[in-house]
Amino acid sequence: MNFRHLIFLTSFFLSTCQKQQEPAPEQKPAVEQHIGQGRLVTVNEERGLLIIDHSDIPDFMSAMTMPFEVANPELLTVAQIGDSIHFTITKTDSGYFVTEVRVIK
Ligand SMILES: [Cu+2]
Repeated sequence: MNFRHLIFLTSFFLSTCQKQQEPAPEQKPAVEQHIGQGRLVTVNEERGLLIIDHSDIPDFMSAMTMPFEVANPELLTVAQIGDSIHFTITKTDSGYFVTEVRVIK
């Protein structure tokens, strides 16, 4: 390998690294989200809460029964009490909200 080859290879690797680090222009800042699985225990329509008996959510919280605030009231009617569900928790400036509910068939 001569000097010219070395320069070529070095600039090649540098440009490869820079490409990987550069975020795509349309890429938005990362949003913190968690996917939970559990059983719908109760719905509190007045306060916009789903009370969910959820299993362990990796890197977020251990298994427990707790209320979750929903991002919009429509999410209160997706599942029936007793249904097994998948739900998405999204972190916002005003806290954590359930932003998606899916019934597991
Ligand atoms: Cu919890």
